[in-house]
Amino acid sequence: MHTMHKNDFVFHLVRAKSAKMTNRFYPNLALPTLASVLRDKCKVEIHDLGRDNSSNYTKYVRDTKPRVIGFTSFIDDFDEVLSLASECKQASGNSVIVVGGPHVSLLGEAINKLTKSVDFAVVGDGEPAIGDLLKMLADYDGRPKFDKTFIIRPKYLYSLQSASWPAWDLYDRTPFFPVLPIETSRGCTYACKYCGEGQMYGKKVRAKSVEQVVMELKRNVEELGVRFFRFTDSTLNFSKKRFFDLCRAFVDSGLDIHWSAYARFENIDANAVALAKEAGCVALFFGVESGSESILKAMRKNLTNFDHMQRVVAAAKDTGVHTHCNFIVGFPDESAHTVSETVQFIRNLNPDSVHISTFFVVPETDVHINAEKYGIRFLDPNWIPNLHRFFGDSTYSYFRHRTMTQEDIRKYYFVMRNEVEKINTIYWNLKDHLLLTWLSAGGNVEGLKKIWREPDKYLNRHELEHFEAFKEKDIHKVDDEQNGNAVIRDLAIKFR
Ligand code: B12
Repeated sequence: MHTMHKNDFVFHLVRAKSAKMTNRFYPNLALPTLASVLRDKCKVEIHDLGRDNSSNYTKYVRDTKPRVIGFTSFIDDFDEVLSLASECKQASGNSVIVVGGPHVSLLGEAINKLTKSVDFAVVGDGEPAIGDLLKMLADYDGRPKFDKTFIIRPKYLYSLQSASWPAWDLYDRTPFFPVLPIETSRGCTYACKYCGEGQMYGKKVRAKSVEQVVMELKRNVEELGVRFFRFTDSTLNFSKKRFFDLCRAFVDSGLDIHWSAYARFENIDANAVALAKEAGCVALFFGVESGSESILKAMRKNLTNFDHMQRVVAAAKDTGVHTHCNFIVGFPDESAHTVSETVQFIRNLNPDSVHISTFFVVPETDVHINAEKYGIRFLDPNWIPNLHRFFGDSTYSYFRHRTMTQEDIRKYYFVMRNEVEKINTIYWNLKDHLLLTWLSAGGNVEGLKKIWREPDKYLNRHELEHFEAFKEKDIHKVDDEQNGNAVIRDLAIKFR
């Protein structure tokens, strides 16, 4: 290999725009995280097209011909990643195309059924894989060498203690809300039967030290002026003690920050909620999933202390921390009876907001690997490579189980949603995108609830148009996104 100047080797890190518009709210964390590993090895550029026009990017690729283009991907934008990857391959002639991210980590070998334009796929942690990739690229000219995508699986789990500051300085965040994702740990030990996070991130938790987290927050506040954070950890309070230490350190740091996080009920109580609030917590997201003991046991959720959950939600309400609870409808053996148990439990729990997902089989999870045990039959033998294409498409049914078809599951979803909308909780259609946007723009929960229930009473026509569009998931129908964001921000300030 001839010696090459660092700047001759240009590595793009890219997020494609999702046709479903789900990735237009916050910046993505994988891009600056990987850029921080790459930046002293080559010239890195981050291109987040979440709110951009992809054809401008393809033209840029044609003009500048970067050596490598690496795409990140979630299930909902993977189709766009694949088409953009092949456009880029054509436009540049010989840029090396790499894909990674949560969806690629789940697909594994199935990536080969999907495309010929992808040279390398990274399954799992990107930081150690980058080293392997650069070694392989030393004598790779971008012309097809492998008859299929070469899959890189890092040989070890990356220790987050060696992580440096994500390269936010390379990221143009202007089109997004001023909320930053931040990671204090990776991996999940809980092993719920429907979830693929163990497969994607490992079944062991790897954590940053408390000091490391505080330093990172401090740098974000001081250099970027960002004060709102969303922790990306699967469970921020996987350890009671560490959660306590983190919160204490946030208080002691004197940083005026606001944050939200995923948490588990069994590791939190009224005191911990109060401390979290003092440390800047605005919202906690819980995966409750069901109100039926038998379903929770089958999910291996180990969360059957319903009284305790109610106490935590009540304590959070008293302190002013927003509680959002996620539920799943249609897990194997779900029935009209277990659905009604869940509805009843949601009534008792009465969190500030609720989201219900329809159960679907995720590759490499226990419900997939042991499908027979759950009475699951696959109706589409090619469902794994098809999954991203039909994500959110209610006409696509690829499995059924003993008690329900996917159509039944959808039917029960509407039954549940109808019931939930009768109680004093916000049904969160768009998960927590809007919630966090709202809270991070300074709005309070009561204000949002007021508007949510009686929009006509509080909003003018212009505001109504944007607010309803956010609420009803037809966000793509709002032509002027920037304006929509501004409306939400102004409203939040009004309802402080
Ligand atoms: C934070 C989060 C969100 C946030 C913020 C997302 C954002 N804009 O960054 C919000 C709430 C907006 C969100 C929304 C959604 N999410 Co989400 N989210 C997460 C969460 C909790 C953390 C993700 C994260 O940032 N991790 C930290 C970063 C550093 O990890 P990473 O992205 O995986 O990147 C690493 C590797 O994957 C790899 N890598 C990534 N990209 C690339 C690229 C290259 C070239 C290479 C070499 C390597 C590489 O290297 C990185 C460093 O090791 C995960 C679950 C979890 N605990 O991790 C779910 C998760 C990723 N989300 C999921 C889903 C389904 C969604 C939604 C589709 C939900 C919906 N119906 O709307 C949307 C899609 C939004 C989108 N496209 O951006 C699924 C993904 C499933 C899948 N097959 O893709 C997960 C795994 C949750 C789950 N258990 O189901 N999400």
